[in-house]
Amino acid sequence: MTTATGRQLAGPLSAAVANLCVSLQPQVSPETAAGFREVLRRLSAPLQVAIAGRIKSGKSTLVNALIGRRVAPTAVGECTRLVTRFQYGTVDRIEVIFTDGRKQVLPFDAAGMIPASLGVDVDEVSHIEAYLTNAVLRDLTVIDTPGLGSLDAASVARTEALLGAAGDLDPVSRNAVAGAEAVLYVVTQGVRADDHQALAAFTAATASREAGPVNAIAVLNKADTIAPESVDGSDGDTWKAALLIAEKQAQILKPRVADVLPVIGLVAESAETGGFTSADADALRRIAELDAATLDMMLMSADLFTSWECEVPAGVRAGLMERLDLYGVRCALTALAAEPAITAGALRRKLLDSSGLDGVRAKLNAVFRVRADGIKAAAALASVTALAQASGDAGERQRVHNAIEVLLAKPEAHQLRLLEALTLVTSGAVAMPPDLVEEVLRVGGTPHVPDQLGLRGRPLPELTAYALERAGWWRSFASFGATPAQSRVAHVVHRAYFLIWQQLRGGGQR
Ligand SMILES: Nc1nc2c(ncn2[C@@H]2O[C@H](COP(=O)(O)OP(=O)(O)OP(=O)(O)O)[C@@H](O)[C@H]2O)c(=O)[nH]1
Ligand SMILES: [Mg+2]
Repeated sequence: MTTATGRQLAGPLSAAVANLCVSLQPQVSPETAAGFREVLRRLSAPLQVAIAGRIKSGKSTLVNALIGRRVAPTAVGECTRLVTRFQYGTVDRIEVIFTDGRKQVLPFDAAGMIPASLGVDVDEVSHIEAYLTNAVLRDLTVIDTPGLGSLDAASVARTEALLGAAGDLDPVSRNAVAGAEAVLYVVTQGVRADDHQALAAFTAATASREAGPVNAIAVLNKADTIAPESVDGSDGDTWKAALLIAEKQAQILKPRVADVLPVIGLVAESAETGGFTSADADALRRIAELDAATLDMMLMSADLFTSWECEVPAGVRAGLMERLDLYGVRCALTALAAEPAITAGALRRKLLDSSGLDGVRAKLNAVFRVRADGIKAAAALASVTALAQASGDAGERQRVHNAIEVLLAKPEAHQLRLLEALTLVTSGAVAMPPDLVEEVLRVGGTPHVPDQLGLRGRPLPELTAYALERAGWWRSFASFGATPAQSRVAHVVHRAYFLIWQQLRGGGQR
């Protein structure tokens, strides 16, 4: 199904919810119908991913790395206090959106970035829309946010208001700002229990449904700054230490995010946006040729690296520190030692490999892009439900409610119920024994049947038999031994297995 905007919907679930909105439109009040139009518009837009996290955790740096262009201001400037939505457009353009609905078009600055100073009263700004021609944005809108947990309450409030499908937003501003549908949460080494709270607060404000492993992942950024000697089992290796810490954080953040992956945003940004140049490669080549004692001394600290007497100008070295930091410089020097004739392009590739960005991209793909249909449809359905609830007309509320029930009863929409159940279980809203949580996560977490059953590569008869057995088990669990809340979830899981069984028996694995 293609919508009025000409964009393809993410898949059959989105199409089902879009059809529901279209068919309900003539039966509801003008206000609700306007809300439905907004839901339809959002359904046909690319998946909205917010980059969230504490202040100065490296969110904007990561945004630049993901888009492949240094466009979001980092470190300083008033724009780091504003929400910026980076979306696909046919020409590069910046629009400042004011809280009263006014828009003002601004040029990019000389370096091609959002200007550090907008020349407008920031207190009157709702957010910034940045349209870029970069292909990555065709199926992902990236939303850069000011740091949560910052002392600046105003920017936190702005973030929450913008990212949430905040109930107190009037329809006009709701038109301007689509809620985030998925979250990339940026943490650094010091994630503690109270960071968990920051995440919970953020997710509560994210779209109208809770974030969970279906639509949230986390990265452990600034992995280069981890001191490996402080991490048991790291063998003095920074990346290994980062992997160990990420694993620990995954335990803390587990019910909220699918995974925690280490990344070095700074090195990724420099490698992906042209920040790392052939002049940098040449400078590193000359540094690599210094005698070992000098090199050892220089690599002790960023200060020594730039201030030590050496033939490469201090300004050039300071630039290297800024773009790669000590860890990136060390990686590059290691690569040069192993292969002195390495080209600047190959060196850039090595840096990219060392940054962990490929892993983050793969995860984004596996968690968000592949499930975009389910994520978008679930968010849209939640909005439809909220719109109906907000309606003062009981008859209208009932009509919308009935239509949703009819939709959810269809086999093809069952995936939505399953996502809902998964979110309830993994967020702890419905308590379940850990092994059952794992099972719900498996069945609801992937669209691929053998993986849903945890039996990848096994023969069809085995899959079929197992699906039937688990369908039976969950049905009896639903009827006996479960609390009412568990029972509702169990019915959904039972039906999921039953539908899998039907599909397998009908001959194919998807
Ligand atoms: N060493 C190191 N520094 C990093 C890394 N990522 C970001 N930085 C630096 O951290 C500082 C903050 O980065 P930003 O990307 O502006 O962080 P932010 O989370 O967007 O900050 P706010 O928007 O102000 O909350 C900048 O000086 C970056 O260069 C990293 O992986 N390693
Ligand atoms: Mg920022």
